Amino acid sequence: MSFLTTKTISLPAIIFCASFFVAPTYAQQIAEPNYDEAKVPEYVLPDPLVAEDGTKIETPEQWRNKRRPEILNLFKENMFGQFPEADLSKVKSEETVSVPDALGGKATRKEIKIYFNAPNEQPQATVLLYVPNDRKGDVPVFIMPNFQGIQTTTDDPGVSAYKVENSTHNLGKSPEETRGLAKSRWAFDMIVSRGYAIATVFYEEIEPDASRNFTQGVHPLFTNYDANADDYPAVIGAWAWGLSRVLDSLENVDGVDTKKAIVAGHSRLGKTALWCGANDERFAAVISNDSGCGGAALSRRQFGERVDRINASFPHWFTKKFHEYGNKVDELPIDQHELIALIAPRPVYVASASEDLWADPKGEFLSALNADPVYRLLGSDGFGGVTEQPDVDTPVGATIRYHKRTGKHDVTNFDWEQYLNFADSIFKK
Ligand code: GTR
Repeated sequence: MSFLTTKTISLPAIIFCASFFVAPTYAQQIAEPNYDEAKVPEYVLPDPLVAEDGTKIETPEQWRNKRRPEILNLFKENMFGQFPEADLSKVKSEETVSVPDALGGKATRKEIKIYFNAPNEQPQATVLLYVPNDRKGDVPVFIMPNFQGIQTTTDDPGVSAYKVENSTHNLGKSPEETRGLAKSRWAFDMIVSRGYAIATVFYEEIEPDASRNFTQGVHPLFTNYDANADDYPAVIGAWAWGLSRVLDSLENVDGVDTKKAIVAGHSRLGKTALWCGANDERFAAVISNDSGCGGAALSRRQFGERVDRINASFPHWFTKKFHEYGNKVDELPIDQHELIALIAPRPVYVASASEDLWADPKGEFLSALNADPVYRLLGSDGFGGVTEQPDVDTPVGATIRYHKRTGKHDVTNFDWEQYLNFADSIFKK
């Protein structure tokens, strides 16, 4: 496998890794990203319907009681760490803003503050929520974290702009200077016009995307870890836990039906949404937008970013144990189709973009495809008979859905149209 010829990574990256790991020998060299399909090695995926002890999983009960818990644990032990636990009696939320005539009168815009360790002010996060005004009863809600602050999702000068301590984004800019810069990703008008609420939170308010020392954001609140353990929860787990708290915070909000909540995320936040949805079964459905390596893309394909590279670049996202698999992904006891399978039988949408080879569109498709047998076992129509990756801009599937949008790593109106169609099919609108 010639693409495995290695290249020395930069000194700062080595120092970054070395500052956490006692013996960072694994991190000395990492492979180049692979963009050549011919160099994808032969691989055999772990079978989600064969248990570790060899038992064939033939009934929904066996899946539920034996194999699903086993796979969930394997993801915890090898990749994301234990799903965080904390004293939820200390998590409080309050509505701080309610504007009844947002989006030209189509929506009520709210802000909800979450205090993760009340009565302490910090850590805290602000949820931006739009609820359609034209509705009968409570409506389904998308919960999707944002990358750069709620003020970046819209030009609306009324949306609060916060300076977030230790944020790694927009360094050197005031929050006000960033207003609206990511608005193309947030089709608020389309979403409320189709009868849905949407809630977004800045992911670094939950925890900065920064270091592996796990002393920032919500991490110190977690009660179920031992800092030396292999399955110590890493930062993606913290963000995922935070999204569950966003769901809690919407529980008593007028107009929102939290039994119809879809957790969604783009890129690293797509990885987060998948892990959140796998653990928190209150989410009715999950959307992974271009989540790539460590998200929907199969690790064993070693296409695009790859496990060794992601661990070297973002050592804080996954557990210590996951770093050991960088050059031996075939030894992983799980692969990413099983992360999708953990969501079964709930609906899941996996989306790719044609120019986003870094995230391995084909590997994302194959994950969705290889989760299908679990959906079928549970009586679901799963991928609806899809066997081939579709052409660009051709959404396919049933309870599992997939599309490859033309273009780059992004969230666009095309993506949102498909997610709204998906939601309509789930909630029979
Ligand atoms: C990249 C990273 C990807 C993806 C992306 C993002 O740099 O390599 O795995 O998560 O960031 O979050 O935008």
